[in-house]
Amino acid sequence: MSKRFYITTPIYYVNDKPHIGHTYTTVLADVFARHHRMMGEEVYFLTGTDEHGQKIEKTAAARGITPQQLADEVMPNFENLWKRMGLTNDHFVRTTHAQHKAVVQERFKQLLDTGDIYKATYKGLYSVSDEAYVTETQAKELQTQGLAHQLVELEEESYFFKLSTYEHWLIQLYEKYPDFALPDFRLNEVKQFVAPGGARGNLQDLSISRTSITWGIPVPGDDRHVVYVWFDALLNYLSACREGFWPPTLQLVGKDILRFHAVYWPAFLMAMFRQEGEDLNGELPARIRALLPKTILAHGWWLMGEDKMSKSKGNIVRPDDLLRFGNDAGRYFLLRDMQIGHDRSFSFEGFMERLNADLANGLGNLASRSLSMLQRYRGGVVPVAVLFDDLDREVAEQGRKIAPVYLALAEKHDFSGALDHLWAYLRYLDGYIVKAEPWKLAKDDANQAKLDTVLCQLYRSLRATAILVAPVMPELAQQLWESLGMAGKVVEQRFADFQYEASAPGPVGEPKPLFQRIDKETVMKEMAEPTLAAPTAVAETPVEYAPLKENIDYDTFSKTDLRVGLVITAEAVPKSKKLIKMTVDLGFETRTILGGIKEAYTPEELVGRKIVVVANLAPRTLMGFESQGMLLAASDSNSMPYLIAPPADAKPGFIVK
Ligand code: ME8
Repeated sequence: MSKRFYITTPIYYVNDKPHIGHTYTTVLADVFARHHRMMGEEVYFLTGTDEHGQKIEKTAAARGITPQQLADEVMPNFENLWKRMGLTNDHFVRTTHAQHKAVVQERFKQLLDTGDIYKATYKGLYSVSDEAYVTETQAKELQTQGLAHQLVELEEESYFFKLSTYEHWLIQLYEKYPDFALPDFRLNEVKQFVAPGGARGNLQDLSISRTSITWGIPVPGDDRHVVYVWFDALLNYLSACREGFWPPTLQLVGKDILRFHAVYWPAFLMAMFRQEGEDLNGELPARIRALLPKTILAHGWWLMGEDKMSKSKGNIVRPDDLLRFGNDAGRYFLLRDMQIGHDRSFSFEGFMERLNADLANGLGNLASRSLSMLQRYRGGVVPVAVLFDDLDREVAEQGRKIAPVYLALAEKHDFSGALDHLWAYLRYLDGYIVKAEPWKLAKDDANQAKLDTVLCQLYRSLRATAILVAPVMPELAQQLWESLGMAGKVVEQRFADFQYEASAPGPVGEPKPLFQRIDKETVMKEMAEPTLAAPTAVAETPVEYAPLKENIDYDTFSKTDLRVGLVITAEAVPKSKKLIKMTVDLGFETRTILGGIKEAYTPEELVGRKIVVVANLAPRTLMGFESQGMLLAASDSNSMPYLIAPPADAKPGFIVK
């Protein structure tokens, strides 16, 4: 039986739409899942939504809908986004699913029976934002941070989990198995929380029921209480686990929720899995360790400037901003730019610069140069290398090492480091081309074998790159794979079978650009003015309604091909009162289009705007220029034309219907 790999993301609250933070964690999980599939492992990848609790109840109440309606409305934003991005999660769990609720109730009952959960009265402070009771020390911390307003005095009956009795086992878990929570500096924070300065006796029992809200799973046998949202949420990993995959191999979390995952979660599991006779003050049994998650990996935050992105601050980068240059580009950027564990500031400019430097230039350039040389000098047939000089031997040596080094870094969860290493290698290959000067070798009959060597090594390196980056950029890797003349799906390759020096099966294809260079200025302008403003001069006259034209049937209408276009250049047509001549990008091609809008718009304001174009109108000549389409604008007989503006996210070439 092959090795099993069970990977999870946090389940996201349904009181907000997905943003770059959620996207990051889920994309990272997808990359791990794909990577481990290519390692030949059987993978189970779980994500989902956290639908109970006070936050959801409050948001729903504010909108005048039920929490279930809110959950049903928001959940698809997550599920559909992951589908649209081609993520390969095997399941999507919702905490409002009956199956999940049953497991939570069953486990709650089990712990009541074993005495790990007991009922008592809590009197003290409560943090509304964290939905948690607060110790005196924590209250002081909040006060010094100016967050005292989040605290309320509370006296209520509650069910408690005996967290304190698991302190000894937890500390052993951290000491003996330091890969339980990574990176190490985050594990240290966890240790500090459980036993500050090594002092024991800090952990207090945890309240795990609420009477203040009703939106949750009822406590079995006492439905005045609902189960605390974190007990409910954490159990998703158990309730939605696929048979045979327990325990989780890798659980990804943001640093904000590490404590829940590295303290409460293993303690709940210890309570569920422990057997009679196992001493809570003795050694942590190996049997128990084997039933706990192998690794909880905490990543840092994407920040805007110095701030965490949050809805209340209104500084959120939404997934579509990230996906506007394609799924793969967004994935590459997220993986490459964030070093796991650390925070990272997001800038849109930095994002575009990274893509231009690494995908359009770096890999894109190397691939197109290499493939064109293979075409030009060898008719696409990959020659075999015979190593000639020290440089060739060094390149071959680096080539043999690239996969093992990349895979070892990925094994340490360091995709940023792995990609950095691979791109340094691609730059090194650029240097090899410059030194070897294949264009000069080609001119001399005596140097043909040396040219073979250079071309073959470039080919092998690109093939290695296609395989290694396939989990990060599946589409781009497949395109590269095919242009190298390789058959089948690159994602079906197994890392273990990969040989740098394996022979080349078929002729290589024509070079196609892997990634279109982004015109930063145009995009920035587009972002700054996402929707089209009204014409500069508009007459304030009453609307004059033109009579309706006669009915047409749908078939007649559907003959019109309307497309989203992006204005790339615009200039006034000399001697014309009305006409502006534009170059318009339709995605699949660019067109020259003339529009009678000069009285309403200046050429400058048109550049970077998106418009709607009638794309299958027969061309016609106006003032000596051929117009290859017509733009759409709204007006009455008195007003200036208002250009019809597609939403900012619509891409050139999209059909308007
Ligand atoms: O905490 N940068 O859900 P949540 C990076 N339901 N990642 C970020 C981020 C940012 N700025 N903001 C959010 C919950 N995240 C609970 C989890 S699990 C049993 C229950 C990511 O919707 C990060 O993974 O607030 C973080 O852990 C998660 O979103 C929190 O999502």
